[in-house]
Amino acid sequence: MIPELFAQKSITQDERMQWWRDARFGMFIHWGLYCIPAGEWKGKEIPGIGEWIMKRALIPVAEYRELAKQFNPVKFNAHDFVATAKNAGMKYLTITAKHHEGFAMFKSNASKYNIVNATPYGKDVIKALADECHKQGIKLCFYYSQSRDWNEPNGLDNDWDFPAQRDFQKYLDEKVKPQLTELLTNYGPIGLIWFDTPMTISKEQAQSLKDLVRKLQPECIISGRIGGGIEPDYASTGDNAVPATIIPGDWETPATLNDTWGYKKNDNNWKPAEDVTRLLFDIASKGGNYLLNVGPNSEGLIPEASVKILSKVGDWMKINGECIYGSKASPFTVEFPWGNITQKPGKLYLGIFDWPKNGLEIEGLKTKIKKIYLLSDKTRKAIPFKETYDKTFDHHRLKIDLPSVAPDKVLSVVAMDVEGEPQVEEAICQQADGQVYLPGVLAKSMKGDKAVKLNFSSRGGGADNWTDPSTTLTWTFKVEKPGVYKTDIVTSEKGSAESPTWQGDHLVKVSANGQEFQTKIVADQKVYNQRSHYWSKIFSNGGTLKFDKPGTYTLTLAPVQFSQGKLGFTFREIYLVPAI
Ligand code: JFZ
Repeated sequence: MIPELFAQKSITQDERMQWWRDARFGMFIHWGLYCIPAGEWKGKEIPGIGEWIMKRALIPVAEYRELAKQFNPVKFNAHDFVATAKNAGMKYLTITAKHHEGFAMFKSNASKYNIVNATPYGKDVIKALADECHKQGIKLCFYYSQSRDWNEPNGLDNDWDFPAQRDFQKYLDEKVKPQLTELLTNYGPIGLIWFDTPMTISKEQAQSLKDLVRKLQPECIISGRIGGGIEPDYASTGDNAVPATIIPGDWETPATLNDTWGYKKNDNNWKPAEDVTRLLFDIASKGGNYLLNVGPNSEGLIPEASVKILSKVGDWMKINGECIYGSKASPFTVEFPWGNITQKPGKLYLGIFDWPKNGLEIEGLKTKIKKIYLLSDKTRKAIPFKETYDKTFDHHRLKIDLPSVAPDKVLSVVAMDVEGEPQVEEAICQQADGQVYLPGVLAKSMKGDKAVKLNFSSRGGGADNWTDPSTTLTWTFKVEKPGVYKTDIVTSEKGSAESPTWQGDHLVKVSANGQEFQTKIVADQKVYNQRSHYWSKIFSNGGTLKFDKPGTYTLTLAPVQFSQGKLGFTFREIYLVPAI
């Protein structure tokens, strides 16, 4: 057991989270017996994520367990795994110690169904990884499926083998707690425990797991999916889900490189390294961590395609890592069409996806800029810029004279030395191209005269569960260039990554500056969202609005009637686009 003295060491939440906040980028590893069937069972391709094959194909426990006798990943090399993560710029590694299938990838006295006792391989891969992680300075973390266990009559969710009657507490006491104790005792300091799919775990049960982790390793972080309503140390978004905006507090997006977590031989739908790099920056600019998955195969190798993508991301990180590690969310709440912003004390970093040909204008930044340069430029040559303030309009504008060619086609970083904490204007500003961007997250949402909160935190960044048509959104914004504007009402797809869905046909009313129109939400244009990959943006063209003189205006979006369906109105933003 752990000596009392160690167990009682007290630590503040900020201290506990510090390494994780600095890290920003980690490797997820889904590795278990499911890598042997690799998405195929008895010659048939099984749809869905690879590590769910046991449930998707309703494989009886007795048959599935036979896989252990074949598991012999002789090409596994702990050094290479950790080096792949490190070379990509990742600072931590979270490996499935036990996934829903119930098989332990470590030596366990609590269950002989583990890699040391039940396979010809016979070696503890977790131990090898622990040693390498400690050697190479990468934090080792464990994923542990605390509720679902398809191998155990008392674990949750195997209803094809086991009777409905279960003693879940017995499973927690006899498998989960002893295994967590092993994981937190035998492998040195553990960065975090990633619990998952809590299902019906009770508050007391979840609390007892949290207490156990705290007792054994007070510094160990507890992830978002512990369940039972128990406060985790940070939140997890839905899988692959990138929010549309800054989320306060600590959070992480767990994401795949193709469409599965556990290895599937026929899944070659790899995300381009470009998208992954941009997602990394975008997630950091919203204040989150990116936990990016690889699924090693039955020989013990990380797929070549994954290694290649990660090494490209690593090339970018070697030049630009400064804008990611230890960074905080953008001082602006919203995404920009050209990219996004991260910050550190005295610095702002503009991550530019789409390099402008004629320089970049930032609207509404009040901070004094001392110097601007490209992060990729070792000489840090100063880039010319001009900050102006329009008194009558109370508006700050920064014009940066960027070179005409992007230093990096994927994502160029412009660094700015700034004076003091960055401050931005409260009012929404018209962008240099004349567009006014009204994101849901910046709206005041009201139900009658009561303020209500809509969430824009999951999947494609559209409103979650907006099914109450009596909620209205209002924005206040400045128009500098009078004229007629077209409106685009943007919603987002939602649902699972495998089959995103969308719901239209809502009737809404838009009013501004004494004008109003009603419009039906239809899919006029579907636009790939590189920030959320699976869930596209859907543009619905609304009516036109006239703003006849420069000034401050308000616009209200009021649902008239929602169509039938469970997604509701997945509203994301409105664009006002100058009509020429
Ligand atoms: C879970 C697992 O079932 C899956 O196998 C994988 O390990 C993944 C990382 O986590 O799946 C989930 C859990 C939660 C959500 C989506 C998939 N969610 O909250 O959107």
